[in-house]
Amino acid sequence: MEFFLAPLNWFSQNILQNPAFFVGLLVLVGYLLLNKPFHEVFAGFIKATVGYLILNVGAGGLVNTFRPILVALAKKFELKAAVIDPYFGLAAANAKLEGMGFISVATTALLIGFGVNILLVALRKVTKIRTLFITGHIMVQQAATISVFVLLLIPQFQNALGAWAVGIICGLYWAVSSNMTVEATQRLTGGGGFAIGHQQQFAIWFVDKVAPFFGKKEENLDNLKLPTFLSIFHDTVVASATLMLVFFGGILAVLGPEIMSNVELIGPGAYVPAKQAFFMYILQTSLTFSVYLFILMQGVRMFVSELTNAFQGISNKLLPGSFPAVDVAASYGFGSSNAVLSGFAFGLIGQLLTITLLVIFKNPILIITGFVPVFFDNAAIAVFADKRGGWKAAVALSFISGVIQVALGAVAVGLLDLAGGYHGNIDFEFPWLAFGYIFKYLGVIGYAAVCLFFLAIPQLQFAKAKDKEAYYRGEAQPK
Ligand code: ASC
Repeated sequence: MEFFLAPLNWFSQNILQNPAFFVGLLVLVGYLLLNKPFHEVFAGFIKATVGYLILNVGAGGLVNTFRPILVALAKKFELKAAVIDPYFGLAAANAKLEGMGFISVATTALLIGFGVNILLVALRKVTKIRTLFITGHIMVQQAATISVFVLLLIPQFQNALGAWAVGIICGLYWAVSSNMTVEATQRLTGGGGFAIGHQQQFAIWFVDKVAPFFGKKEENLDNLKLPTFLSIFHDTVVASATLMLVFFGGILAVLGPEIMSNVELIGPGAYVPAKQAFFMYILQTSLTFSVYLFILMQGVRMFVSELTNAFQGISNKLLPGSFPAVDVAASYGFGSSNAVLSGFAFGLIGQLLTITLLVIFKNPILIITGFVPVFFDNAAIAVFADKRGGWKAAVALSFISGVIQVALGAVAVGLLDLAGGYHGNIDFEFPWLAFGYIFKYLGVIGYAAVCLFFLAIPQLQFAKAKDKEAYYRGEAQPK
């Protein structure tokens, strides 16, 4: 057994959980299968791995710039609260699992889940699943949160069966939810050849269906007739820097120099009064957001183009007809240039409004906005909504998403009894919170019902598809 497990563990720790190398490896294998000359295989591996490492720099920078502001907010207003953000959620879930004595379940489940996803794609004639979820850092976060859902709410799985129970349902979620995004993503990207494997697949499916009821797709964010001076915001850097300056500039000004210069509290990035005027510190911190945003987009562009080319090798030879399900940021470049920022802005307004209501109604659990869900989820929702229903859909749906993230996030923190954080991404409000209640009240039967529900979804998608061949090719269905 050890003989078998050691290489698997090595693979999980060094490759699967370090997605830069995982994506690099996929590109390498894909190009080899396409019989590309060696120098091209090598170049592809480098570009994909470096692209992903650049994405990490961008995402890490965003999170690190934002986190001290949250910490300072919590301190200044003495808020006892949960931050809805997958990194805070990961820490809270791991603390919970450690307390329950199940800390290693999530990593085992990660491998089992990935295996389940491969199996479901391999059997795609039966399962109707076309997508392989390959976003490793997301899978780590989700395996931890789903471990808490399953083990805490279904005590019968608090034993050796636990890792299997978690792994199987993770694999089903990864395969089925990403499969639900194929048509919407293909439509958005004009046949880009990938699907979304992130934290808002159910939301993307839903948005793609309802957006046309909100408005016309011709009236999209790019075609909005705005006063001429607003055209400067067509530039992502200008738009994001201005937005960040307004939001975070305001927050930083309220927090004040005293708290922001408390190195113990703020850590790296704290304000140093001897070196800089506070106003300039605010300016620099706010503009730094758009620096990381820019870096992030650049990295994504690099690895996505390699990956989608190379994945043809894998889908032709190893897993025929499969699509890679990748980070949602890969979709941003295909939408209206203003969609990402308006999604973020209206999602944030929805979140802040709901947080205010939590305070007014003295809800025992206060939620603090985390950057990842409010930015990445709502940006994605706006991008997909704008494509199908124009700016009205983009604005309304990202606003609604912000409200749901906070309101249901607070319910989830209560249900799972978490300290300090919750995953917060929209799929973990819906459908996962509903699954949580099904687990809680129906136990193992509820678990089985959710698994069957997952298996049924692609069957329904396939049954509804008029052109079955187009379904397998991931093309939009004829009207
Ligand atoms: C997440 C998460 C990140 C970001 C990144 C977006 O959910 O954990 O680091 O979104 O994947 O590109």
